[in-house]
Amino acid sequence: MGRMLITALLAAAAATAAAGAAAAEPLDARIDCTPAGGGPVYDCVIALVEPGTGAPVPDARFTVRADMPLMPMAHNIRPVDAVPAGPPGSYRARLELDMHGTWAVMLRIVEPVQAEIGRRIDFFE
Ligand SMILES: [Cu+2]
Repeated sequence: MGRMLITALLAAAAATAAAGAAAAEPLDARIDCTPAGGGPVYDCVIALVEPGTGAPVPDARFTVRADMPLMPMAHNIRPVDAVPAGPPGSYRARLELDMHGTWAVMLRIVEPVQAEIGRRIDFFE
């Protein structure tokens, strides 16, 4: 039992390492969204950090887009540019969704590395 768990964890680590090598998620992101007031519109603060050290990643350029995993093709939310929010490695973006629910928020990063980071976020009031 214990050995199986360890094997599973090692497999996960190997998969993560492989994904990292392919530049799938070389950065880590924490996304905090709060209602902007008036409909399903949210102001999101995005903290970009290096996965190993947790060091903030300043001077990044990326767009933020959102889609509903359970409703593919149903929504067409315009991607928005993230802008620096003040502290290094902190950015903000306003998401103008068209309904509440669970959304997949995707960061398409072009600087300092090319990467896509996805987070599943529940947007309810
Ligand atoms: Cu939907």
